[in-house]
Amino acid sequence: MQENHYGTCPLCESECGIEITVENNEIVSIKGDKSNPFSKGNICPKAVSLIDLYNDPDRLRYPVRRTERGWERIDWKDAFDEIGEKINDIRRCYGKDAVALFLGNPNVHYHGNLLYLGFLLRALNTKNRYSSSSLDQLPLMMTCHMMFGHQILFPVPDIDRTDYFIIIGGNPAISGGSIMTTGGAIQRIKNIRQRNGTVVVIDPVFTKTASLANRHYFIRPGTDAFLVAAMVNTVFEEDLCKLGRLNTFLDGAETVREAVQPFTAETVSKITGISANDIRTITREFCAAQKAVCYGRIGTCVQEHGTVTTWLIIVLNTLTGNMDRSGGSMFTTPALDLVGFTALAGEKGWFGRHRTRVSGLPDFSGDFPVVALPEEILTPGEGKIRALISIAGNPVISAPNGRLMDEALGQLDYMVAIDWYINETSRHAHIILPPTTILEHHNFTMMTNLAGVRNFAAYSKPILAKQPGTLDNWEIILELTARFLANPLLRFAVRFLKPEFILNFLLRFGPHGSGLKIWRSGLTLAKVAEAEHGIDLGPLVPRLPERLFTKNKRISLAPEMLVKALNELKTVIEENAPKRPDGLNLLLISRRNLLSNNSWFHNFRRMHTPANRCTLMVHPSDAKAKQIKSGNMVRVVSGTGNITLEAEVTDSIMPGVVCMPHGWGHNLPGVKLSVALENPGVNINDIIDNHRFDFSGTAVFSGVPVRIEKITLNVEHRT
Ligand SMILES: Nc1nc2c(c(=O)[nH]1)N[C@H]1C(S)=C(S)[C@@H](COP(=O)(O)OP(=O)(O)OC[C@H]3O[C@@H](n4cnc5c(=O)[nH]c(N)nc54)[C@H](O)[C@@H]3O)O[C@H]1N2
Ligand SMILES: Nc1nc2c(c(=O)[nH]1)N[C@H]1C(S)=C(S)[C@@H](COP(=O)(O)OP(=O)(O)OC[C@H]3O[C@@H](n4cnc5c(=O)[nH]c(N)nc54)[C@H](O)[C@@H]3O)O[C@H]1N2
Ligand code: SF4
Ligand SMILES: [Mo]
Repeated sequence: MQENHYGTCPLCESECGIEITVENNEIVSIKGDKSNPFSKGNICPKAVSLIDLYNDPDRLRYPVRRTERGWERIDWKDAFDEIGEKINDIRRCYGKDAVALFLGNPNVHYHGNLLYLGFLLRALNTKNRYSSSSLDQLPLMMTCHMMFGHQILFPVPDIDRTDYFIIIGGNPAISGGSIMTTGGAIQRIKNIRQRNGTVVVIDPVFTKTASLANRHYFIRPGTDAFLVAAMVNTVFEEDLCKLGRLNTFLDGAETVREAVQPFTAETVSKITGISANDIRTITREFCAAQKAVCYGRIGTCVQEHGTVTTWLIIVLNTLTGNMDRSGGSMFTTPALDLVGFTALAGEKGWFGRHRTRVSGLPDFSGDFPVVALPEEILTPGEGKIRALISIAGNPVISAPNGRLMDEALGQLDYMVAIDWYINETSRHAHIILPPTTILEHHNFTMMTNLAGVRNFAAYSKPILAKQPGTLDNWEIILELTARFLANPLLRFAVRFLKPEFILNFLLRFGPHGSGLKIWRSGLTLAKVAEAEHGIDLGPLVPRLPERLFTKNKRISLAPEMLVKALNELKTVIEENAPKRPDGLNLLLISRRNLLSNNSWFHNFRRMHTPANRCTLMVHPSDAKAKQIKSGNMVRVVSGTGNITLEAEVTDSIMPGVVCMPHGWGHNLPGVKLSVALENPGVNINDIIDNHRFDFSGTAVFSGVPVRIEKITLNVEHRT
């Protein structure tokens, strides 16, 4: 007999509702859940691969230990005992900072991980924590910390009600949307146009999102700070500023006015590649719209001036009165208030409390920049990292200078990976601990709380029975925590903490919760679980100034550090172009593909396409200069190294820019991803410099100076 179950796809931030049809503990189909009030049946093809993950023969079903004879199965207990012993030995001999943690992207998608990692961090008490945040959204976290007083109080575009939507450096039609949980981004963007709104995309590539927009402008990679500064300047110059009620709880507008003065539409035009006329037109239209919002995402973060750009986008929304109002940039009123609870725990964010040992890079809220991890492992001396625990991450592929990261991980005295696969990173581990897969555990809509375009909550039960002797992510994290705790009482007590207990507590005492009273009509975990399609908690509502966490409960529009960083950009205006190394005439950027998920989706045959997806997009004019045609092999050379891949000549890309996907390059010795190895692709990060980072410490993936050359097949064989 077939049964339908309902759940959430946690593969990306979109958190789409899914309908899973099961027969005899086997999944027959995965479809969009039409009754889910948030995503309304929208999904992307990746959701179906939840089955492939479960069935993948390469997926580890039990812990393994690396031995001279190869990988060998090991009992969970023996694995935890060995890890406890080795890591504690290293801590005893070399100090607690000799053990580092790397936390990868999927951690944010599971309540179990998010709720338990804090315990592990406290038990290890190491300064050396690294995460994919400094490969991604750190500029936004830093800006939110400085402007609103809390690192994860994210402004979210109210895309369902806006009349004018500017997207800079984001491609939600492919990515599903990020720091904007949409559950169906494509439909929501289409809806804007259907209600006669305007969508403008600013991107060095004519993307799928651009194809949905009214207008698209090419921008030279890494120059968005100049563009947005000029937009803000235009607002002042043309007297379009309308702060309204925001004026009563905001400081720094005058400082911003002065700081952006040198950045006129005319002065930045040559730098950005967008005409002064276009810059002024977009700004005027934005200001004239009743409700408008400018949204920047990873393209605006992982670049040289990521934090300045991110800040200026928020400034633009604020000065035009679009902050915290319907159709503008808003804040969630979440079921589970991570912002509020972390504030109570004193985790609102900080910058530069600690410094890395080798280069003295500052931490952000306890996270050191990933760009510093290799040198912290490779540089001898006191305080060197000797052991690493990597949880749901693949830094060999995802971090800049992948080859150096690979070399560094190979030098560790001891490494543990919590992962399903023996991949580019986990192959360096001494022990790999595989958790249960997504359909075998509970899922709660974590990202919706932080960045939902509506307030919404859903909690789904495991669809497939958990196999005996397997552990969920949180159980592994908890067991490791217990091994590192010195206090036996804590070691005993921590094992009784169930995620459902914590989740229920947080929901009850969240903004929609029932509190202590069982008869009140608010949320409890049981109520959320009962609503199999999730619970709609209404549209975003104005939250300021109450929601601010700054000491004076005011928005800090002009944080000193950001104004200073903007001032430093004046020299670029004077020179009329950013500096670039000799001979590297092109700028490299990355892209996402609908059927890939960062580095870990290439082992599912269903996600394969006949056409090669790991190609280098080159504009016809750049291709002509080097006699390159689509299908030719090209070498891409940067200051860090070179890689060879197939060219795809297309006028969808701006002249002077080349673009390839990240997440490829699987053919490293020892990788056990049999399907991915059939078409391994190459790793873009092998040629990206880990010495280039934004002042928040975020890696610069966009706007990497490179040159390209055509190579013949003979040469290819020799290289
Ligand atoms: N299918 C799929 N979905 C994913 C992922 C995936 O790997 N595959 N990854 C997930 C993750 S971890 C994240 S963080 C999100 C990211 O979500 P998005 O931010 O939407 O990510 P991208 O699709 O990479 O879009 C970034 C866009 O920025 C453009 N860009 C690059 N450099 C610049 C620049 O200097 N200036 C401007 N203006 N634009 C620039 C690129 O051309 C690209 O179109 O996606 C998530 N969703
Ligand atoms: N050049 C370039 N580099 C980039 C980017 C870019 O746009 N361009 N994007 C950056 C971004 S936005 C991000 S977020 C990072 C991602 O960087 P990472 O987080 O390091 O990389 P992922 O590829 O997401 O790797 C996730 C790993 O976790 C495993 N995994 C998946 N789910 C689970 C789970 O539930 N539990 C456990 N234990 N393991 C799991 C997978 O097998 C995989 O090994 O990459 C960054 N790197
Ligand atoms: S868009 Fe994201 S959440 Fe939605 S089905 Fe695709 S991968 Fe899953
Ligand atoms: Mo990301």
